[in-house]
This record gives sequence, structure tokens and C-alpha cells, in this order.
Amino acid sequence: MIRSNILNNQTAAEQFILGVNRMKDPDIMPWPGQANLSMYDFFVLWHHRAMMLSTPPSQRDRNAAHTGPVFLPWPHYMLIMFEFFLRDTLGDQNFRLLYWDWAGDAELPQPFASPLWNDDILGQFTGPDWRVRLEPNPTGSNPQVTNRELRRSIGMSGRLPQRSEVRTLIRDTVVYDLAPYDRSVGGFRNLLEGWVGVGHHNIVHVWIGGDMTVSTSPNDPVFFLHHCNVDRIWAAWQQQHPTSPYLPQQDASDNLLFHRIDDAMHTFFEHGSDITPRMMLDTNTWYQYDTFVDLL
Ligand SMILES: [Cu+2]
Repeated sequence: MIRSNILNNQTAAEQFILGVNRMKDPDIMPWPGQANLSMYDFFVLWHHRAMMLSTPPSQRDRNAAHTGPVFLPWPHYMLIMFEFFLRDTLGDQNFRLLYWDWAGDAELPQPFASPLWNDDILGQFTGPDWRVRLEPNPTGSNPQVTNRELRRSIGMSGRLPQRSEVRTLIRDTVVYDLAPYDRSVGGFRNLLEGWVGVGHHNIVHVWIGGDMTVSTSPNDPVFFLHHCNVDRIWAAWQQQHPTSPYLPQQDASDNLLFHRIDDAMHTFFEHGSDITPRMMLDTNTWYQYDTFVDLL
């Protein structure tokens, strides 16, 4: 089962849009016990909560989804779950997520004019029909309920990383992560997350702007396409550096709880067993990416 480029696969793109709209509809896929909220909104809350969970609680930098080693396995897990719900609502067991190759759009004369943002693909989500239901609450750690249109400010700040920058990252970065496993280090995880260097993942969030820049960023469906591309870059890196292990291993300090290879990751799902970074390292269990040629 193949995850492909949304701009190269119109049939799958239409399925993605259909599935996302169904998941977002509380009448079709309700979030049990939450009036007017859907399973799509559940993923918004999950991301927000993981981001609010500081790991460890004594600091405000690393959290259960970002600025630490789990930044790649946690979204990998989230995408698998999101993909599962899309398959369910589409009634299509073969459906797989799509990725947005943002480095391809960086080569356009005007990246904001990419067909990705046309009304038949992602442009439609800034219209009146797509409702943002949860947004950050300035006075509390829980998101607040709202009912408004999605916000973007495409291309106003940040930029899209170039192919050469992505290739350099994959080719030249051998170590997955480095102590003290925060936003200061030069390993693959932090360079791809974007706290140092080019800014890869972070700067794409900034380039889209609006709702993509806050803790409830999955409100914008491009979140899933963006993170699918980040996940693809990680998969290509693993293929290029097959002997470079996930770090930290389990003998690391308890300060790295949620980030060590066999720690349970943050979740609201009850799967019957804990989901760990180690389980996210086999990139071929659920899907394969159509190509890495643009990355290598
Ligand atoms: Cu992100």
C-alpha cells in the first residue's frame, strides 16, 4: 500500500478530501460524548495535549510531541491512526495518506501559487464550510471551543526548504539525535524538526501561517500532508543510514521519559498495549512511500 504525492495522484487526492470532510462531520464521525465535535477534532486535541505535556515537567522546552527525540515517531503514530480513520470512513482498506512535497513547490516561481492551494484541493478549507472548533486558550492549558473559519497566511513569512537542503540533511547527518535531546543539538531529528539549521519542518508551518503556527495546528488538513512528507524524509534517512540507531535507548535518564526507545508515547487511544518509538522504526509495516528519488 503506497503513500503518494498529492499533486501526482488526483484520485487519491479526491479521496483524501472526501475522507477528511467526513471525519470532520460530527454527524458522520462523532467524537463520543463531545457535542458538535468530530473524530477529526479529536486529533486536534491530541496534538494540543501532547504539546502541553512537558517532558519532564520541570522545563518548558521538550514536550511529548516536539523538541525531543519522539518528534519523529510520535507524528508517525498519529498519522497511522489518522490514516486508519480515513480508511474507515472511506470504506477503502487500500487508502493511504498523501504527502506534500514542499521542496518541489519551492522550485516554483511563486510557491504560494502551487495547485495545492487551488479550491479543488486545499483552498476549499479556508471557505465557510470548514469550521475550526478547538483553538488555543490564552488563559488555560485546555483548548477552547470556537466556531470560525480556518486561518492561513501563505508565504507571508518563513520559506519552503529547497531540494538541495533536504538532500544534504539526509546525506550528511549520521546521528539520529544527541544529548541533551532538546532544541540545541545538531542531530537528524533536530535539524529536520528545524530548531537549528534550515528550519525544515518548523519553517513550513511558519510559511503556511495562521492556524498552522499554534498548538491546534491539525485544524488545517495540510498538517497531515506536511507531516507525511516529514515522515517520508525520515524513512529515506533510515534507508540511507541503516546502522544508525534511534536514540536515546532505554538506559537513558528518566528525564527523557516519553522519548526513550521503549517508552510508551502519549496517546488517548487504548490499543491494549503501549505504543513505543521502537514500534515506529519499521517503515514498511503499514505502507511504503512511492519514491525517495527526489530526496537522495
Ligand atoms: Cu508539525
